[in-house]
Amino acid sequence: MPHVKKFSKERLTRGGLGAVSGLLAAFAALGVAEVVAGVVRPQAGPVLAVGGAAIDRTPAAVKDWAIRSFGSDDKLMLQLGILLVLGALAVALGLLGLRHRPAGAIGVLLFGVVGAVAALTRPDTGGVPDVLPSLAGAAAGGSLLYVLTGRLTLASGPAPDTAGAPGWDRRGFLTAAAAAAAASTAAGALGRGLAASNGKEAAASRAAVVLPAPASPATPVPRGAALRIPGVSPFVTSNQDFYRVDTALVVPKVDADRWRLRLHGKGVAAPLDLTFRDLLRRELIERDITLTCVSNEVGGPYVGNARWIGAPLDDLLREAGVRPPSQGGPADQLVSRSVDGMTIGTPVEDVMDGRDAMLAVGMNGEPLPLEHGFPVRMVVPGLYGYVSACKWIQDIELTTFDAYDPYWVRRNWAREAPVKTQARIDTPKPFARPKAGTVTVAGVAWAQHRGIDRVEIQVDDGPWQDADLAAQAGPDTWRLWSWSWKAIPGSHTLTVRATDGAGRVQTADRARTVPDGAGGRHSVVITVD
Ligand SMILES: Nc1nc2c(c(=O)[nH]1)N[C@H]1C(S)=C(S)[C@@H](COP(=O)(O)O)O[C@H]1N2
Ligand SMILES: [Mo]
Repeated sequence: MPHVKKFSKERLTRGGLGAVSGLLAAFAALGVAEVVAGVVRPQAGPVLAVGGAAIDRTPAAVKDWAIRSFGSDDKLMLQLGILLVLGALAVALGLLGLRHRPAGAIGVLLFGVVGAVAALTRPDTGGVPDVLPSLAGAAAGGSLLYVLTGRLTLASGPAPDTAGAPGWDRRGFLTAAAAAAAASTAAGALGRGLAASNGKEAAASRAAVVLPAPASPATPVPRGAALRIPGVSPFVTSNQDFYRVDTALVVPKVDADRWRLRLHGKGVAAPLDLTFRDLLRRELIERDITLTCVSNEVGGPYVGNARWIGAPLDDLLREAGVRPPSQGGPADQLVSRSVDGMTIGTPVEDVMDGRDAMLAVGMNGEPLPLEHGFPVRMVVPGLYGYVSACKWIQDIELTTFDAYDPYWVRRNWAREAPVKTQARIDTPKPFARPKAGTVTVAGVAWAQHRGIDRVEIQVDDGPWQDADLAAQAGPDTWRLWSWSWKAIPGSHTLTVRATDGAGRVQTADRARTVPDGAGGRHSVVITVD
């Protein structure tokens, strides 16, 4: 029955075009939202707002899984995931719009409300204007869907240009769809352009920074702190290779010329309000310090060693009249806040106990790279990054651990988290197949602020044997080590353990990264040919 066949093909075409209408509506919504976000605030755009809100609500274990699986691509994967979900919803709304025109359009508006709520509830929300990108985008997308589905459901009866064919306005649909696609693409491009120009002042202010010579330079790295062994980490991690872990879907672009740091709170006799110049005029220190992420698995990559320049935090705090708890000060927690709403809590006692806690402005001889916190971040030797290393810092509040839980603590991570002693085998890599004979085993070990006194290697169930330690630059950096192994053919497990400066041997007890850092020993399995 040709008539029926034609009818169902016809339905299929209309259904397909309904889906296309949904996708075009979503595309238009995102394009318009990008333009408005370019004017209001790039972070208030729906994809970033919903992505950020998703990160805020991600349980610790899932966040760790994402970091483990996607590494620094975790943010890209999240955004792709959001776009995929959005695409599926758009198709569904397009089909709904075919059945019931207003329902499709209202559906698009509801998603706009979701984006707006997400933007409002982010910790760095800019307030009411942040709802504009999502709402404007949804209004555009909803109207477009209404128009397009109108073309598809137009009066029954043959359209003027297609005698005998479908009861919808083919030419009208195609014209509207093509115009909408072109306009949305242009809007998206314009939005991107606006967002990029937002970052220009930050980049220009960074290019203009001249780092002053530190009043207290770093002690030269001892000869022999690095090892010339292929595959082993360099002593200094380049800025390029330095790991990056943060919740920022777009890197905050802070103009150093407008940057201010406020220091206030409990026990602060004289609150401070500093500019970037004020900070550079202080007596700066330069130190080699190894940074580690609490999400680093045993043997993992989220650790790096850099030469930092910054203003000692202890001096600033004392100038403001702060005393540590051990000297009767009322505040035991220092909360740093970043421009993107991150909050990080650090024990006041730790940053005032004589260690080189600083507000860093330089990393390996350059101003901080934007993604590592330009213009200013905190660095505290011995503590995991989430309790110490606030990037894009703009506010320091003295308070108590009882009174306030910062971002990650509210998500089940520990209030206090000193770095655990760890050693990592860099070479040979897992499943390597070296030839029998002398095989060099080498890697890094760290126990910031306690230092590394000993590294030992075990082959299979054999005795622990001392590795050769590279020169120690100081207790706050990692220490390289190597060991010459007379390897015999077969499958072998190499295990490493370190002993810190306090004489404590790295535990064999495995611990998950949540709540206060991974524990256990790194091993690699290899086959000697
Ligand atoms: N503003 C801000 N600062 C932050 C974070 C963040 O998400 N936002 N992450 C912290 C964490 S968990 C770590 S491990 C370090 C990582 O610093 P890096 O990216 O420069 O290596 O930054 C810390 N500072
Ligand atoms: Mo971290």
